[in-house]
Amino acid sequence: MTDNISLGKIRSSIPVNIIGRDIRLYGKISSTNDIAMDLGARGFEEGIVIIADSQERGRGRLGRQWFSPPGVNLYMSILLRPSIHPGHISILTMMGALAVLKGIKEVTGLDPLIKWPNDIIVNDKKVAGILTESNIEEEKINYTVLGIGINVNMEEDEFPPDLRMPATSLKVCTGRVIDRETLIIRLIGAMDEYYCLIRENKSDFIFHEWKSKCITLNKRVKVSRKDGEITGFVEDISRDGALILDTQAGKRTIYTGDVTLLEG
Ligand code: BT5
Repeated sequence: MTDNISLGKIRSSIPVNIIGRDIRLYGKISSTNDIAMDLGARGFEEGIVIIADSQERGRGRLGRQWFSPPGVNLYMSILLRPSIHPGHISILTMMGALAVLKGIKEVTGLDPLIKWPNDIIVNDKKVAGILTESNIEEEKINYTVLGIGINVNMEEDEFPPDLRMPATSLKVCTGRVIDRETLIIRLIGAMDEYYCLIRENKSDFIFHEWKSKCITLNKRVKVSRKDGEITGFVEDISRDGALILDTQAGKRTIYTGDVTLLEG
């Protein structure tokens, strides 16, 4: 099952505030994040949204691949120029996750949750991922690109077998085809609302809302990192997005890694 995305309805249905004041739609491209990062480097204003029907080199964190077939999913990147300190940059990933939760809920009725740091989960499976990339100079963020991939109408048997964790799509979860244009409209609307909160210095709200949706908090976890694995209990998540882990060797603050939830 494939459908087409066109911009007419999207443009006329979104609030013309910051996010979405320019929307560019592509067929097959390398990566929406590449295009948005390039626009950032060339000085374009924030709020531009890049959408592609498919990506040849869609990517996740640490250069991993994001499976991006045509006609079924959503691949979107947003260029931002936030006036926040680079130390607070993780609030943008948090805002992206909350907007994805809200957009999905409005369109499907599903209530997704967040797995630290950037996985969006329904029924214990990954339905969406977020990749934030930034250009930072000394104490200033020049620009940030918030990349979002949502599995919308993929069938269960269309996922590659070797994914990091089980994956699902909105169609698999609801049993019905989801209109990608409506999802884009709701997602841009939610993103705009949350971004305005950041601009109004109301990031606290986003942080607490994000924590309330995060399934990694107060759980025993294994964190896999380049330098090995760490097991512990997630006591808290810091304002700058780190896991505060209680381990046998004492408290650890973890900024990157892949989390597996453990029993008990
Ligand atoms: C992410 O990375 O989850 C971030 C994904 C961001 C993708 C969007 S699409 C629009 C924009 N343009 C881009 O080029 N990227 C962004 P990470 O946590 O590193 O997860 C990547 C891992 O998820 C891969 O190594 C696979 O195991 C798995 N994976 C790949 N494609 C998937 C998919 N479609 N659904 C679920 N899991 C997937």
